[in-house]
Parts: sequence; C-alpha cells; structure tokens
Amino acid sequence: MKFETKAIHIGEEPNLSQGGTGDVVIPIHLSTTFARKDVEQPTGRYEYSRTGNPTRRALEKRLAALENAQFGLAFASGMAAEATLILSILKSGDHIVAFDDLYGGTKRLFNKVFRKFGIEVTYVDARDPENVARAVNQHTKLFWMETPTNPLMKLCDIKEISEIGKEKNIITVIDNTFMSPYFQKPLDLGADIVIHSTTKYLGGHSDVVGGAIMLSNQKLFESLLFNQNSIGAVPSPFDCYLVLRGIKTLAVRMQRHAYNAQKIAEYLEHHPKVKKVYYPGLPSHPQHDLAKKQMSGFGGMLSFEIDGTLTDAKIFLKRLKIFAVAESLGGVESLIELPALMSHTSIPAKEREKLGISDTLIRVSVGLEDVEDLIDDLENALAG
Ligand code: P1T
Repeated sequence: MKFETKAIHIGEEPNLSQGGTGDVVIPIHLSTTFARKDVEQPTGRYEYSRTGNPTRRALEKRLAALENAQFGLAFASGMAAEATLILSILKSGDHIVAFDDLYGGTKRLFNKVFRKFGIEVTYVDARDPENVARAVNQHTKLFWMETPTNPLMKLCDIKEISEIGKEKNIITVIDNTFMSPYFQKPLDLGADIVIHSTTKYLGGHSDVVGGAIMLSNQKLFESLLFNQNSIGAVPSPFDCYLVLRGIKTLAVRMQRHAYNAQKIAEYLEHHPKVKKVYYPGLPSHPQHDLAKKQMSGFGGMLSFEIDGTLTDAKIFLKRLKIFAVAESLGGVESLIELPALMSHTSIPAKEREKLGISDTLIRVSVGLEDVEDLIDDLENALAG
C-alpha cells in the first residue's frame, strides 16, 4: 500500500465479520476497563485502558505504517513520548549526544529534568557528522537529532549519523515532527527510533496535543510498551480519534504546506527588510543538497531574520492580520512567533545568541490559506 492509502485505512478497517458493525470510522472507546469471563486472563485483547485501548491501538497501527515501522506507540504529548523514551532506554550515568539546535522544551527536559538523575548531554553542531562522532564517550547510549531543527532549519545527515551509531552501538533517535513521515522517513535511512509531536502535522488542526514513537526493534519496543503502561502518559481515546482523523489528510496537507512555504520563502528572500531566510527548499540554504537527498519535499516551516531591532520585530508581528501570533506549528492555519520570547525562552539568552536564535528571528508555520493572501499580509506588516 502507498502512503496515502495507508494514512486513510490502516487501523480503521471496517469489521465486517459476524456481529461486526462495519464502522468506517473507528468508535471512540471510552471504557476504562474491559470485563473478562475468566478471572485468570482477559477475554479479549484488552484489560485496562492505560495498558491498551482499541481507539489508541488503531492509531498506533497507523503511526507505525506511516514510518514503515513494525511498532507504534501513542502518548499524551510529544514531551511525554520523549520522557518515556529516555526513562525506557537510559539509566543514571548514561550520556546523550544531541543536536545543539532543538525544540526548547526538549533541551529543558534534558537539562532541567534528566540531568538531576545523572543523565548527561553534549550538544554539538550535528550538521557535520564528525562533530557527533567526536562527542561520543564510553557512556554514550543515544544520539538525539531533529532535522530540520526548530527553529533554525539546520539539517543533519540521518544516514551518516545512524551509521556512526550502529558502529558504536548507540541508538539514533530522530524527532521527525517538522517533516512528518510524508516528507521524510528516518527509519528507512537507518535510524532506530522516530519520535513525533503529533500535536503538529499529524494532528494537523491545532486541536489535540499528542506524541508518538515508531520503531522496528522488538526489544526496544517491549521496553517502551512496558514503560508506556508503567508511567502512564497515554492519550485519551478522543485525542487518538482526532489524530487518526488528522492523518487521513496528511499527504494533501503537506503538499500544500510545502507549496505555500516555498512561495513565501522566495518572497521573503527578495524583501529588502529581510536579512536572511532559513528554508531547506531554497537553493541558498547551505544544506539544500542534503535536503533533496533525504527529504521528498521541504515542509511548511521556515524562519527569517528581520533587518532591525526587537521592537521592529514586535511591531511587524502586531501588524499581521491573517497569521496568528502563537506557539506551535503544523496546523491548517498560519502561525508566526518570535522564538526568543516564545518557543525557545527556556534556552538562556547567551546560548540562543551563540546558536543564531537572535531577538529578530521570526518562525513561521505556513498554513493552508491562499498563498497570495498570506504574502499580502506579510507585505503590509513589513511595510509598516
Ligand atoms: O508540545 P508537545 O506535543 O509536547 O511536543 C514537543 C515537541 C517535540 N518536538 C518538536 C520538534 C517540537 O516542535 C515540539 C513542540 N514544539 C512547540 C510547541 C513549538 O512551538 O515549537
């Protein structure tokens, strides 16, 4: 089955057997517990809804199919997926090598939560895989990468980094939130684990918070499954339904997100009040060739530098009428934000500066509105 077909059907096949209802949309199974005939074992597949739930199961099957994975697990948020993953795989004294440009909340989780439990992280510029290899020590257990990164749209070579990981017995985790499985499949490129904030493109409508992990390694899956139940950061059946529903249109949405983002990136690149545009679909992006190699499209996220001060950036944001000034991304509506004051405030100012997250860096999640309306909105706001 091709991607679009899997995105609509896997996990939601109508039950046409004797007694089956033939629903084409899976019911939202609200029951928290499942009765059994025999006290010693569950009668059906399910016993308690934290452990397993039919609506969640449908979502998990679909999530796995999208990333060409054997297994999928759904969580209550992207952060819940990340925390469960770390708790499942690492122990005190272990070490992570991570991309230096990550979602601020991921860095906060590493630096402020897991460091307290003796898990160390070295951040490197993973655009050069050599930097990743050099940071490995005898305790390194994980490589943690986003590509493209949030918010600077830096890429890392998934294949090369995964190969380094395999050589050294280190697990490679790729946060694939920005590309979605429609444009990039890290497991096919050699990564061990893919993680998503399903709050973003998979949900697609800014109405559900969720997370996911996809992988094919049975042993790691069993450990994650055990901890999904033990820690219990699971999504509600209604949340699972919303993500299942969102995924059905993922392919068409991603195509339009990318089309609109390319047009906007090209427009901004020629604007005299814009210093720099970061979008992997632009030939001026320093890793455009890598983008073409490992992605099948360039996605709906971009960022740019306004030529001016923080005040100019704030005035620009205030003048916008269609773009909502809001954190998050990946929904049908266009969102815009200032990472230094919003999504990345948990990174200290000095570190932000070093990474290139300046006070005038603007991040855009390009939505599905008419692109001419979006460009007009930007034009008016930049003219102010
Ligand atoms: O928000 P949550 O579903 O818990 O997902 C966390 C997360 C993980 N990974 C990436 C790449 C992300 O972008 C996020 C969440 N990001 C935002 C809320 C944001 O505005 O960037």
